[in-house]
Amino acid sequence: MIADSELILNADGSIYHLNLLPEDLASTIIFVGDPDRVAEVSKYFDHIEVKKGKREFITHTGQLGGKRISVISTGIGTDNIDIVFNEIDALVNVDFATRSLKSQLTSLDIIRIGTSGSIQGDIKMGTILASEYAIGFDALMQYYVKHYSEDEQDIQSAIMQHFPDIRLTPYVGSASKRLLHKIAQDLPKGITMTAPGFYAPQGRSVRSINVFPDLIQKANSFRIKGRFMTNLEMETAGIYALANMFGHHALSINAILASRVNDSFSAKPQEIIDEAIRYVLDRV
Ligand code: R1P
Repeated sequence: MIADSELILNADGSIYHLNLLPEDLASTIIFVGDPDRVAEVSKYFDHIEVKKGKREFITHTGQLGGKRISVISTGIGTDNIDIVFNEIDALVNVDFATRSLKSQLTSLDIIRIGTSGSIQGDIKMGTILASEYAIGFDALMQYYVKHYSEDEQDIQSAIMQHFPDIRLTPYVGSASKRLLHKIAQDLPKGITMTAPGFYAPQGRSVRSINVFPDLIQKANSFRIKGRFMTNLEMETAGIYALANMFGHHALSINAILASRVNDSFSAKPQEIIDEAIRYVLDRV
């Protein structure tokens, strides 16, 4: 039995932060960072049946072409991914009445539609890019036990050699091969760098003095078995690592709004995000 303080339920039986009941959640879930982006996705649904939320965690569940889909905003960062992932997993895999794990576990399909910056000169703004792997430079996975595949171990060792001064152990997560094939077959793919912040942790210096002023150049030059780091954002590694650990399937689709190599930012970010949304909804 899972204690009241481990799995916190609200008075109406909904889960603590997401404010959802088990029946509110579909088994195909789209994650977006920005709460306002939830409606930008659900406006394409044929019918919306659930609109709930608390704090930055807004959920719309509805039907699209006969398929039930939930879209949830996670807010920014892998600290929020920790909350969203544990709560969606509990919604499908814990029996709230007995507070125990169900004997039949459910695997969810989770697709992130997020914004991102390119760290390669030939990946232009406006590109829609799929993360094949993601590397977390944040601390989330220092708290979980995750089994690493051989590929992931190789990437992790290569990263630690490439960034000898980094003061934590970067972790690695992988996209679901099935979702890559189903949704991202025609998209450019790469390794995504997941940062624990937006400014110095992504090599930006507005007024700060950065410990790693050459972070983008370093990331740009990383190579492993013909793969390279393509883009930078703040959630994908956490999503992949927790999906791999819990047995869910995840894919991160990045709308490239900025080029960190060419020092530019898109004049029409909303159009790029909308294209990524329509791209995913057409294939989900
Ligand atoms: C930073 O502005 C935010 O934008 C990116 C980053 O991962 C971070 O969450 O993604 P979203 O647009 O999905 O939030």
